[in-house]
Amino acid sequence: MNKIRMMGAPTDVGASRRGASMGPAALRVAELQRGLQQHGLEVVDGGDLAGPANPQQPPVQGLRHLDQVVQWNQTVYAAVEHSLRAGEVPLLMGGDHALAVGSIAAVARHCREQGKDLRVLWLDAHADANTSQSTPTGNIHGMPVACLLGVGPAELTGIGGQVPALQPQQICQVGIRSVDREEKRHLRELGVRVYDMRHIDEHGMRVTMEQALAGIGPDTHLHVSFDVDFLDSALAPGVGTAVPGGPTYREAQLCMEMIADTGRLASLDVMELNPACDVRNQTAELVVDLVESLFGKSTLIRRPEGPY
Ligand code: HAR
Ligand code: MN
Ligand code: MN
Ligand code: MN
Repeated sequence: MNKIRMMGAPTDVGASRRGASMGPAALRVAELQRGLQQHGLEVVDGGDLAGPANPQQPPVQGLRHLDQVVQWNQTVYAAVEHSLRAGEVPLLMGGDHALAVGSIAAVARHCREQGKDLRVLWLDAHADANTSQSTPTGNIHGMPVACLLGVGPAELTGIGGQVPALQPQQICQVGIRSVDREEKRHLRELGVRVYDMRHIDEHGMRVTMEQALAGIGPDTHLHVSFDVDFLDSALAPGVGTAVPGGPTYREAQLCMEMIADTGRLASLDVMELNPACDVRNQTAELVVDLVESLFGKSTLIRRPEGPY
């Protein structure tokens, strides 16, 4: 594994509930860097990126804080691109999920330049595929998937210099359980592959992840966009838009371990962690534990043939 570069994006301009701006600090308090280093990984903490404050304004034509979201995304885009060029694994600490536009646009550009096959795994309770017309809130953190697929304000869809930044076959969602009515139609029209909680209930996490990870090969750059509200809300209260009925601790571990087993994880977003909603930083600690698994911590040394 190449050197991992942590970078914080302390903002909540894409959300209506405040507090995701403290996500990077909470991950540092939960010792994300040391947790990963324990497993022999090289990890640097590049500190926090800077951007505009949250003006706490109402939406304008279905979009709240568009200018601030664009500015933050441009900064994230540049930082992720710089890190990838240096041969590193960028680990973006959000911040709200609107920033995945900049992060994934940078990854997509890098993959085009390097001739890599990009796959994005979107772990989330929400589909984040709204537009300014369909959004019930105006919050841009409910829109990054649509933006990356070319539907959204030009200032966001154009980040990275190619519209759309992503093709629908390149993205796959897991854990989805809160989708707005109009958003459902978008998802179908956009052609995004969605493994919702019903699918996980019926087939289990193992089969779900085998399906989600199918086709990943030696030339794949795997990007994981981990919205912490993916996790069951009883386990992970420290998010702004908690939804019950998510993956259990063991299911989440298995999900992360199966991603690690591909050996193709090359960039990561950890988004929507909100310490203002958390209890004694337990969600941050859980996230650190899961991110360790994502980067290959496992209980035993495993042989490909089966159990140790
Ligand atoms: N779908 C709702 C909206 O558009 C809620 C969006 C999301 N919250 C998130 N993103 N945390 O995954 O406002
Ligand atoms: Mn640990
Ligand atoms: Mn999200
Ligand atoms: Mn979410």
